[in-house]
Amino acid sequence: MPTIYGVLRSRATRPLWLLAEAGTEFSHVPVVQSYRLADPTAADAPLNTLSPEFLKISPQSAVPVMVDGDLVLTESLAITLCLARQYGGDLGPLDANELALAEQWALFGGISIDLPGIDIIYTYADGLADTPDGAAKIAAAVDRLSRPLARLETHLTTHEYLIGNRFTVADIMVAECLRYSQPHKPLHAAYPKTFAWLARCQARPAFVDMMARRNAEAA
Ligand SMILES: N[C@@H](CCC(=O)N[C@@H](CS)C(=O)NCC(=O)O)C(=O)O
Repeated sequence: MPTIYGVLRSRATRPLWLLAEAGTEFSHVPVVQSYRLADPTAADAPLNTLSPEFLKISPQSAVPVMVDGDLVLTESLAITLCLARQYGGDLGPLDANELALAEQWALFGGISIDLPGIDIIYTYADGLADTPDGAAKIAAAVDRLSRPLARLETHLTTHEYLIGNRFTVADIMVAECLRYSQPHKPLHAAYPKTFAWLARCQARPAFVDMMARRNAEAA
C-alpha cells in the first residue's frame, strides 16, 4: 500500500487526486513545509520537511514523497504517473503510445507550466498583482506560458482530454500544474478551450472533495 507524505497545501495534491480517482487504499502523512513554521526545529514542531524523521526518507527536504514497498519517489509528477500505472486502471496509460504521451504531458506540466504558475499564484496570494513589480512578474510568467498554452489550446480544440477520449493521469498532472496560473483571469479569455477543460477536470467529485479538505488545512 502506498504512503504519501505531504500536506494537501502542496504538490501532494497531484498523487492524492489520482489516488482518490482510483479508489486505492493508501496512507497519508501530512508533512508540512518547513518554511511555513516559525521554528521547524522546535521539539514540538509538527512533522515538517526539516524533521530528522522525514529527512531520513527524503534528504531533498520537499513534499510530496511516496513510499511503496522498496520504492521511494520524490517528484510529484513521477509519483502520480507511477501510481496511475500501478493502481489507476484506465486512468493510466493502456499501451506504449499512451505511456509516451503521459510522459510527455508530465514533462510538459513540470517544465513548461508549473514554475510560471508559481510566480502567478504567489504574486496574487501576496496581494502584489496590481503593483508594478507584481504586474511585471505576471507579464513575464504569461510570456513564458504563451507557447505551451498555445500548444494545449490547439490540442483541446479538437480533444476533450489529453490522452484518448477519457480522463487520465495526464489530465490530473497538467491540470494541477495549470491551477497555479488560474488566478490570472486574462489567461482564461486568451485560452478558452484550455480553461474550459480545466473547469471540467476540477468539477470532478474527487477534486472537489480534495480541495475542500485542502482548504480546511491551516493556511
Ligand atoms: N519538483 C518537485 C517540487 C517539490 C517542492 O518544491 N515541494 C514544496 C511544496 S509544494 C516543498 O516541499 N517545499 C519544502 C520547503 O520549502 O520546506 C515536485 O514536483 O515534487
